Amino acid sequence: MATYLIGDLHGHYRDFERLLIESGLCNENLKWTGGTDHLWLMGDFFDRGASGIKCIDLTMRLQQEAKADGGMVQSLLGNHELMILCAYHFKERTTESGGSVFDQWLRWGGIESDFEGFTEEHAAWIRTLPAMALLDESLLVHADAMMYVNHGTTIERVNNSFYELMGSSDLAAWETVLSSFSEHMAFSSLELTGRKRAEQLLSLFGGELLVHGHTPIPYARQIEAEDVTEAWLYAGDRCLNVDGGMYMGSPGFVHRLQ
Ligand SMILES: [Mn+2]
Repeated sequence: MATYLIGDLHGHYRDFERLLIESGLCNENLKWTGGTDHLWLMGDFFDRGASGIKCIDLTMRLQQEAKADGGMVQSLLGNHELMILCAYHFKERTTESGGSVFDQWLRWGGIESDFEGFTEEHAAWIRTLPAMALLDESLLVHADAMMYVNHGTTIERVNNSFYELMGSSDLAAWETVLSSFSEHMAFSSLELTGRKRAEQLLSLFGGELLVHGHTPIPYARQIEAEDVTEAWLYAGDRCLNVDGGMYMGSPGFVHRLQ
């Protein structure tokens, strides 16, 4: 059994299809052929590219097929899942800055056709996604951010805090969390400080390697997206960024974790 990771899709469905087929996790008909292997998505199915719904629909179907084969498909909760869920729950409500929640979501990059295709089934599925997971020595989180510690001191508490939020009708609480979830590059802004922060999270939640998406590698490294074809290990080898930046033009990649 091997574990594979795919970074932030942001509506880039064609790339998702190609990566699944190239890696052998799916056949040409997009049926699960990964057997007992595990596949983790890093979150952020939506926005920027046009086909977020197709990305999430395929993931949900493959989750069932993998399960039937003794494998697993799972996803972390990304900030863009929280955003569309916020728009879905509070569409016409007014935000702190004025204007509707829906208009705010459009300004965040929301794609109207994604919203039109978004159903209660999608919402229910997103509400089950963990914010973090520990796979052997790898701590998986969506964002390269310290904000997870605001939600608790164990993985279970952090995940429960997000589950609670996603069931809450307190719009102000959603806005606070969404704002903190926009934090980026906590582990790379200054190499030494970044490494210390990563080690703080690892010592708190467990694991030797912190694996994340959220900040596209071409952005973090200031390199051409077309050249990004593999994960980036940094912060004294304590962090692994697996977001190739498909929406910036990277072909993306499937990272084999173990
Ligand atoms: Mn993100």
